[in-house]
Formats: sequence, C-alpha cells, structure tokens
Amino acid sequence: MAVEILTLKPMHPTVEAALEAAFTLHRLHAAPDPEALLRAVGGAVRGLAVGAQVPVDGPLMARFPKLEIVSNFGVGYDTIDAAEAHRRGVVVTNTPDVLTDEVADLTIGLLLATLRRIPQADRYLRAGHWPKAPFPLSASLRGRRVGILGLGRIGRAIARRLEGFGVEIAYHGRRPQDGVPYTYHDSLLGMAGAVHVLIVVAPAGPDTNGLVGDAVLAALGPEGILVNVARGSLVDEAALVRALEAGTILGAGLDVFENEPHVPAALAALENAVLLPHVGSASHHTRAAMGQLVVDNLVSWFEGRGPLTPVAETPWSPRA
Ligand code: 8YV
Repeated sequence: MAVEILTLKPMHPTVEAALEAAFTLHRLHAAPDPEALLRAVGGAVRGLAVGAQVPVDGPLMARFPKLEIVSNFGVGYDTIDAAEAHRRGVVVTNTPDVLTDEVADLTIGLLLATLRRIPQADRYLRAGHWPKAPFPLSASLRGRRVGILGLGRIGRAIARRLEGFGVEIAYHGRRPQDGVPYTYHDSLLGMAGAVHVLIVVAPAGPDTNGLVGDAVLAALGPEGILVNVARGSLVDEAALVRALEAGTILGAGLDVFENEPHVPAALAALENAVLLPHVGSASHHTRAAMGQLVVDNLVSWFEGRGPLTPVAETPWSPRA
C-alpha cells in the first residue's frame, strides 16, 4: 500500500516488519535529521504507529495535515491528546483485551510478592543468610479485603482471579457497575479505609493525577498494601515514599512510576517496596498480540473497514 505511515520511536521488530510490508514506513527515530524527515514527509503521512514514549499532542498532529489515524501500542493512551485528535477528525486506536489476562496475572504476582516478600526472600537466600537464621515471617493475604480502583477490563480480570483466593473484593470507580458481585464504594477514601489492599488499575488523565496521596495512604493504614499497575501519575510518589518510610502503610508493589524509566533513589532504597520495570504486559506472547493489533487497526482503516479498537474519545461508526 502506498499509504505513508510514521513511527516516532522503535517498535517491536515484528510490528515494524508488518508495517513495512503493508505500508510505506518512515522511522523518525532512525532519521539522521528528524526535523528534515518531518519536513519531507509530514505532508504525506496519514497514519502514526506509536508507543507511550512520545506525547502525541496538537502541535505534533499539526505537522501531519493528512493524518487520519494514530495507532497506539498499549491500552493506556494518556500520552495521546485524544480529544484534540477527535477535533482534528483523527481516529485513535489502542490495544485492549489482548493484554488483559497478562496484566491481571502480573498484578496477582506483584501482590503476592509484596505481601509475602518474595524478592526479599530470594535476596536473603542468595546473600547466604539462611543458614544463620530463617527468613522473617511475612504478612498474609488471609482474611484481607482487597479494593480495586478502576473496575475496567483489567480490574475485572484481577477481581476474577482474586475470587479464587477467597478474599472479599471491593471497588471504586465513577459509578457502580451492573451485575458485579463486589462491594461498591463511591469514594476512594472510603474504600481505602475499608480494605487492606488497594490495587490501582484506573486509566490516567487530568482527573486522576495524584489520586492516591497522603489521605488515601493514611486511610489504608499500617497493615495496608498498595499495588499500582496503571500509571505512576495516579499515585503521589513523594507521599508514598513518606508513607513507606514512616510505616503509615506496610508495603507497596509498583509496576509503574511517575517519571519512567527513572525511579527515585528513596523508593529504590525501601525494603518494603517491590519494584518492577513496567512489565505488566511484557511477555513475548502478549507483546506480539499487541503489535499485531497496532498493525491490524491501520490495515483495517486504510482498507476502508474502519478502526478495530477506537478509543472512547474518537468513536467511529461505519457510514450508511
Ligand atoms: C505497555 C501499558 O507496557 O498497555 C499499556 O497501557 O502500560 C503496557 O502494556 C506500554 O503501553 C508499552 O508502551
């Protein structure tokens, strides 16, 4: 297809190969002079294939007057100004569903790792401490209530897994959901006070910035565990460090950070935090499926069949 597509940063090699096979592909990141490439091809580019690394905002979209679609690698698209895309008549797509189970699995792993201190126990053994003394006893999931902030696709998949652990499950979101057997809380603060584990899995945006701060952490309490697999921006990281240092909460399991890939030294120094380098969806299987969906959205669009997974801000329905 002679349609011109641009990538802003390296994508999974299989995605780049598939894009190259289907389209005329330009790579901004590989250009010796990116500005010169933008000037040369900006007027012809009709699709962007992006990850989370580069913000796609109005000024960037303005460089592509023929832009029709932005295909995002990831279910979260907080780095894309989707409302602005809508104003410009540009469709934004993301990669829902294909990563739901993977992220939910990882969340359960991170929760158990944090509660039972699995990475700390591994470090203890390797450091040769075991022959001298057994590893200290850990906290437990037994008898805990778990609150989920954001009962979307991934939140529900986490809740389904938690059912198997025999824990009570609660959730908070904008509104209660029909047909859901979990306790709804209309305030995050109220839920934090009623549970012992808070799992953050809500989409990021201006209204969720720093949602989990001093007050929510204090409400979670000294036995509380915070798990964040959404975006770092939902948690006030400085407040979290203070809470972990002071024992306001017991521990945190984090897959996401405010300023990735940079993690504050104060957080990395804490023994009661389990820190992962944003690996929720990072398996060969799931990343391949996400990449395929990035490509399939573009192919479907340019073959005139519409986007497969448009985001809520840029709804699309076939013309009659
Ligand atoms: C990816 C994610 O790591 O889908 C998301 O929103 O955060 C992850 O699956 C990320 O999008 C890759 O760029």
